[in-house]
Amino acid sequence: MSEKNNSYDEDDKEEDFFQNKNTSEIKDEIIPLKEEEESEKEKEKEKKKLSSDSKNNSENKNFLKKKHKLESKEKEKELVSYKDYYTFGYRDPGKEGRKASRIIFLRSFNNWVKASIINKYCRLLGRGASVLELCCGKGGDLDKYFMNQIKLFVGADIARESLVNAMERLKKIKNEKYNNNLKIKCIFIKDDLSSPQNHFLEKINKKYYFDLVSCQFALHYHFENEKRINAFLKNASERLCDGGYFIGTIIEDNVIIKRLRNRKNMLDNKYINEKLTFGNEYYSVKFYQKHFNISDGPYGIKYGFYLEDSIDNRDDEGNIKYVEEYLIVFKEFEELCKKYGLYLVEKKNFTKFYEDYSKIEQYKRLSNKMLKDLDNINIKKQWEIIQLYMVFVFRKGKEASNNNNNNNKNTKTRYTPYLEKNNIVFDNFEPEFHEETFD
Ligand code: GTG
Repeated sequence: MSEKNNSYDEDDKEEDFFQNKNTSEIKDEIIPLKEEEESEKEKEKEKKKLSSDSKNNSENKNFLKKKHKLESKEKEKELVSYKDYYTFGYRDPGKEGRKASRIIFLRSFNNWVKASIINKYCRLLGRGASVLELCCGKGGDLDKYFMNQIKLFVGADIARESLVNAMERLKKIKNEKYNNNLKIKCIFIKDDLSSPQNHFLEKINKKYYFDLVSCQFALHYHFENEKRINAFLKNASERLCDGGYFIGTIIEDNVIIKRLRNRKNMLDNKYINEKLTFGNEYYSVKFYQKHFNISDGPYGIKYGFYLEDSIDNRDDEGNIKYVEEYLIVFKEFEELCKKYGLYLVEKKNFTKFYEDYSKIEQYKRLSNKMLKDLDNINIKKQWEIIQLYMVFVFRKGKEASNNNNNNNKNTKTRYTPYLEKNNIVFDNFEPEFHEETFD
């Protein structure tokens, strides 16, 4: 771990690019990228001339907007949607293939972050929590929930292939680890979780409410537009019990923008030499707009992501075909969450997370276990990727705060366990093992 610690750059402790700006200020701001200015100066002059010559400025602005859109559409052709990627592009290498991955340190570290955060909040909720995982993918976190004695797991994802994978893993875990005696109800649902037309929650039994809603490395997909993120947040919050938690891991906006701005200094140009692109031999991020016009709404700021062995998509010639994601402007996201009764209780970049959580004995032990015997090659480069991510935790309810006292009177139908003659009783819930298929 020592090399990793050394590589933690104080400077990277995230200058907040949206700092000290209230929502309205953010809305009016255009975040310009400093690079490429030289080569673009001439074009800008032309544009300015065009608009000042014009009798009707707004018409020209619209024209330019359309022109930019068309130009960036052209560049975006190399992008693949996440749905297509997870349906056609992704192949699970299995446990052995995973061990051989060149980014196994990053994968293990990020899994430690998830295991720790899941453990922390499941413990606060007490045994017998019910969990809804939005964008559960191939079920990589199933056992992290099971180890915390949950009683209900509902996993949903847009990609059928991923859910098939998750169900296979569930069978394996059940068989290999729990001797086929896992008393957790597991349900998988295929749905587009941010579709404003779909009624995802109607697919879940009306009596189920959740103590924990989780979305790991996937929220960015739903930031395409305002309608979508609202539909997603409705799904995340409506059946979340008061006092329950909404947890997730995402790319941190400040870090990715900072890298984009400073990319010339860090560009590993042996691997990447295109405009608006940065990364190293394992990952690559490519933006398609030079200006983010926040006044159009902080949504739809698209970039392409590539990560070896994970978000790893290439064409027949071996060229990277990026998978599309959308920037999460966290301040906006936090504001939006409040409308759904979700209040921020924790927010940490993975580096800070490590700093804080590795001081806690049980998470230190867990990290020793999860990160042991790993190939130390190029940890620094993997750490560069780890630093892109952050953890967030929201709590539902007006009184949500860092005070983790969970005795909330407004709690809906919760599977709250209580003790009766030394037996743990789960209110309203008969534990059983059950799998449901999906179409
Ligand atoms: P990953 O899901 O590819 O790999 P693992 O965590 O190793 O999962 N990242 C991921 N996503 C989806 C995104 C994204 O959408 N956008 C961006 N920007 N980054 C993303 O994720 C790897 C890394 O990619 C993440 O950490 C992010 O940095 C980034 P998996 O292979 O499923 O392994 C998870 C757990 O399942 C491990 O504990 C394994 O031991 C276990 N496991 C793996 N295979 C099997 C199996 O066949 N059976 C059983 N029972 N367990 C298995």
